[in-house]
Amino acid sequence: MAGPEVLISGEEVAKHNTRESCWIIVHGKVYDVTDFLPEHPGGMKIILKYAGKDATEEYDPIHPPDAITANLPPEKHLGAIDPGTVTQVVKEVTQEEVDRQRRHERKPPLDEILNLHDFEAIARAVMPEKGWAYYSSAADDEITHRENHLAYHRIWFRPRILRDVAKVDWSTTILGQKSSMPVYITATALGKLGHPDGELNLTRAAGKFGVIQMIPTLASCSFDELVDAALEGQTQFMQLYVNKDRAITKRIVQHAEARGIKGLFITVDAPQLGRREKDMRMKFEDTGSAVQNETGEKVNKNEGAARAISSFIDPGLSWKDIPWFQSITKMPIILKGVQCWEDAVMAAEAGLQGVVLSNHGGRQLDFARSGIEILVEVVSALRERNLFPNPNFQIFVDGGVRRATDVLKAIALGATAVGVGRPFIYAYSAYGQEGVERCISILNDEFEMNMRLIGAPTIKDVVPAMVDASSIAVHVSNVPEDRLYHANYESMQRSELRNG
Ligand code: PPY
Repeated sequence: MAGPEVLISGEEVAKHNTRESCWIIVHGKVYDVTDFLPEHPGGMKIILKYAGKDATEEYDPIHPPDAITANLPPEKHLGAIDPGTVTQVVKEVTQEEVDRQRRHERKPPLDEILNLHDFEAIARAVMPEKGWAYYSSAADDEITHRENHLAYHRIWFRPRILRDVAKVDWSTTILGQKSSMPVYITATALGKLGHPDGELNLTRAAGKFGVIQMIPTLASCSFDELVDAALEGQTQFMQLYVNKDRAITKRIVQHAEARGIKGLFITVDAPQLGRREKDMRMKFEDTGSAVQNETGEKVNKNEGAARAISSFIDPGLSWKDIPWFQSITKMPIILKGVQCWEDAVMAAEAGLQGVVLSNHGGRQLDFARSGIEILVEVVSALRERNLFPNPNFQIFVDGGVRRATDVLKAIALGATAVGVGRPFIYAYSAYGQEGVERCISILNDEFEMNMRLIGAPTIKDVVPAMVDASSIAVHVSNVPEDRLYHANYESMQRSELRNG
């Protein structure tokens, strides 16, 4: 064991503010990152901005807490900062930031939030712009992102009547685990860009309401923090980005299993990150510090928050790796990001436990089809091969789900459950944990009413004959702009948010 920790003064740290000697402070510890600069996945520019200073605030949202200790050799851990000696980095508070905080203070109370769209409208007005850009961005022209929601508009109900719906129950079982609704909180990265407690907001609300959370590989909170925050018996799944270094992947997977994770969702639609231009533009505007400009380092304008940290993901991942995953874990394995029936059939034949039909929230391939459209062809192909229905091979859908009616359409068409991502993170970005709780309550209210209205007392009663999805693959509709809707529908608009 090392002896007592060395105390270093802020004045001393401040001297090491160059490319030749670069120290930074993170969570009260001083690190010499000079040699690490060229290796930093996010580029050296961003570190140099904090050379000789406390980088904690910038570091926190986009790194798991142990990133620095895990990547720097022990001799570069110089000691603890002498408290009170660090000159605080005085951040220039822009007028935009003042306006944003004002909007945050004046946002409407939660009981005025009536649906999941409302959270998005409020988040857009009150979130820090980097967080908004990262969460809301999608690939290229964002056509797939919009299609994800629009595709649900092409499915209509065929309700049944006189079915005794005095009591309705929308609880279900997902991969053998109880869930209070056929919805799980899907993985989304960098949770602290929206709120200081990051993904913990989701864990806590999910625990209270019996909803399953999928923990992302790239959470801002550490994996263990999120598992520790779960209640006794609370179910969590894990989303996995496969590292080029399989030893790291093996360690992550086996640790997850040991900590009680009940399903491993391997992301298969991101061999390279898509271009999310809203996110990329954020870096454009970052001119950096004087030190950086001296180094002449070229800013990589193709990197937003996401691309900057994606280099560890293995684009060589292939079907050949599947038996290896099956050999290292007993958790159910589900492929997340399947986009056609051929791959769904291959997954079933490979002995996997399911697929998520998903285009990654429209963030990867633009013009990828929506999960709900893919569901129709997948179920039909699996049925033809006697692979559906099969409790040991479950089908999930995500992308664009904003209403319980969307969920019920997916269930009718054969999905076990659907993943919801952005609405939950918008909810906590604006309102913290209570926002997530309100989001879940709204879905509960919508389930109750809509189950009654379609005549389905339980989830098992939500069957294919309850929907007409015959237009699902028709991508071009000749319906002109819906003027009636635009003229009459009152979306939530508060004058204080509108006027800043
Ligand atoms: C995404 O942004 O869509 C993600 O899936 C998260 C992510 C973040 C950073 C690198 C790779 C993936």
